[in-house]
Amino acid sequence: MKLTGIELRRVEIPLVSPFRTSFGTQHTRELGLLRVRTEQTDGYGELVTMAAPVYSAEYTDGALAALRDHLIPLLAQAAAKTRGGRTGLDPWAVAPALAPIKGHRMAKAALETAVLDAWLRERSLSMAEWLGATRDKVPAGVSVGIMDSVPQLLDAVGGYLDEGYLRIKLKIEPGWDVAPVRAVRERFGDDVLLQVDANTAYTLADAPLLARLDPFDLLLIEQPLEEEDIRGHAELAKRIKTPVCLDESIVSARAAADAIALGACAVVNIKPGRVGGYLESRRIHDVCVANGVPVWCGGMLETGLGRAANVALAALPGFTLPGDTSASDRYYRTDITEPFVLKDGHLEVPREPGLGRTPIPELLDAVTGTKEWIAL
Ligand code: NPG
Repeated sequence: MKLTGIELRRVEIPLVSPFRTSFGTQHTRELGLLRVRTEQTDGYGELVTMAAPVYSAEYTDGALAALRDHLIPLLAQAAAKTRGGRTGLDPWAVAPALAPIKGHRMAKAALETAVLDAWLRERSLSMAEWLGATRDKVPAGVSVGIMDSVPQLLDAVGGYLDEGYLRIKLKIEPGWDVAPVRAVRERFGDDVLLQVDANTAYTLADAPLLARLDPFDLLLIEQPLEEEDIRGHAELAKRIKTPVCLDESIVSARAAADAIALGACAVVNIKPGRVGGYLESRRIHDVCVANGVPVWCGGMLETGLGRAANVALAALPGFTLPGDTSASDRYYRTDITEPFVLKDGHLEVPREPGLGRTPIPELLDAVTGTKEWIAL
C-alpha cells in the first residue's frame, strides 16, 4: 500500500453534559483525527488523547506534535524502504517503524489505525472480520461521572437503565465511593451489573475503606491505585473481595502478562489508544484468554469512528463483560459519523469495509479547529 499524505486535525466537540472523574471535569472533547491518503483510498484513525495530560502523560497538542515531528517522518521512511522487492506499508509494519520513539502510544495507535483502515478498505474487509469477531452485537455499558449529589446520581443511573444500558460503571474518588454505591444498590437492586472506576485516586492505605465495598457484589473495581503500583494492586487484591481490574497500568501485552502473573488483576480493561492500537489490543486479549482472565473494552469518549473499531474489538470471544461501548448520544448530540444507537441494550457490530464508520465531511469540518496536510 502506498501512502501519499497524511492529514492531522484537532477537533473539539461539545459533550451533552459535563463528565466528571477523579482526574477532572470535561465539558468538551478535544481530540485528534488522522486521515492517511493512499493511491486508492483514505483511512482514518482517532487520536484519543485529552486536552491535558491528566489521564496519561499524553495530551492532544503534544501528541499532534509527536506525530508531525517524529512519528510521521519515521513512517514515511519505512514506507519508502524496499522489502522483498516491494515498497509500501501494511498495518504490521507500523509499530516496528515507530518503535524508536518511546511511549506516545495514543499517537502511535492513531497512525496505525488510519493505516489499518485504509488497508482494510483496499481489501473490502471489515475490521470485525479481520479481527475475528464472533458476535453481531455487543452489550453496552455506561460510565457515570461523579455528581454533586446522590439524588442527582440516582436520576442519571435511572435514566440510563431506562434507555436499556446493561451495566453501570460509577466513577469514584475519596469522599464519593461507598455512599453512592450503596444508594444505587438500594434504589435499583442487586441484579444491576455494577462496577466502579477510581482512575488511580486511592492508595494502599485505603484498603479498609475499599473493603467496605465488598458487600455490594460489584463486578470489579477499576484502577484503584497509581498506574505504576503493580505490587500495591496485588496486595490490595488480597485485602478486598471485589475483583481488581486494571486500566491505566496495562500499556502492553507484556504489562498485562506481568500484572496477571503477579496477581495484580483478575480482570483487564482494554483501550486500544492506551496500548498503542488494535494489533496490541488483540495480543492483550489473547494473553488474557490464555490466562483465563476476562476482558472488556474501555472507552475514551470516542467519536463514532473510534467507537466503530472498539465495537468490532469487543465482539472477540474473550470480551465476556459489557464494555464502555455506549451509544453516540451518551456523549454527543451530533457525532461526526453515522451515530451508534442502542438496541435492546446492545450496539450492532459494523460490517462495512474498514473500521465501519466514516467521518461525514460537513460534520467533521464543523468541529475542526486546526488542520494540516503532510505530503509524503
Ligand atoms: O464510555 O467512552 C466512554 C467513557 C468511559 O469512563 C470512561 N472513560 O477512565 O475509563 C476512563 C474514562 C476516560 C475517558 C479516560 C476519557 C480517558 C479519557
